[in-house]
Amino acid sequence: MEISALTRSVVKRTHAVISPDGYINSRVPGWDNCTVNVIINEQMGANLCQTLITMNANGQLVGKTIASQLFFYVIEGQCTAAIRGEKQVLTAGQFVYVPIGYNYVVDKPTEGAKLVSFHKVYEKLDGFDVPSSLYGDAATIDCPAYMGDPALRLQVLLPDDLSFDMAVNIFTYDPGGHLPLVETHVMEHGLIYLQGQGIYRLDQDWYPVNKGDSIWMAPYCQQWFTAMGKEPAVYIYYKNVNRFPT
Ligand code: UGY
Ligand code: MN
Repeated sequence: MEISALTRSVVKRTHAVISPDGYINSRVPGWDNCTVNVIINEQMGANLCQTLITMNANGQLVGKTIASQLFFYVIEGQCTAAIRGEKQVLTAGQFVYVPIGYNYVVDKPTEGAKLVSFHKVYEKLDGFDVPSSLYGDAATIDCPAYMGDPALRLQVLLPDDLSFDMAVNIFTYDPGGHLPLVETHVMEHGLIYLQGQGIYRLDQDWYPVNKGDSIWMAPYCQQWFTAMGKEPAVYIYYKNVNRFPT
């Protein structure tokens, strides 16, 4: 029998592993007929927000960005996005970036469509315009080897441009592939696994993780990952960039 007093989720000062077994839904004004799980948020000490949204067929996400920019990526199913009236159908693997000060509507989902969102308070850089909205498709984005290792591939979804202060990337590891070093860096991460499994090292702790799990890594949380199993491990992750030190 399953023991309900156990969970794989862990929340610490420098990192969190959130597995779906601990989800409790949140009601977000303007996000209707959908299930919203706020997975990473400032309440845990993070400087970003990450949510997982599961939409009913009549679901819709309506709002206007104020201080925080928003990034939606379709994990499963399909929906339509309208950003300042510019409309596009989004299927799995497609995404939209919503800058600050924009109205957005995400609607007409297929039943059970799943989206991940990343939110970050935008920090404007003198001499650079606020970015415009942007639609994209991971299937059309280059997948080069990471640090010369063909077992690791990194896709960069947002432009490499100083006007952006956040990056969203997709990291693919073949089974046995691993980060070449234990990373120790000022940038923060939020991620969710899209596929596969492996072991994540976060500071001095080691966690088995798989599809559906999310991780938060605070600045300077030490990190390393190796993929296991029969299929590549894939995660989509957020990183704050281009704005430090203060
Ligand atoms: O971009 C990164 O810092 C990335 N290599 N980190 C990670 O996947 N944990
Ligand atoms: Mn990193």
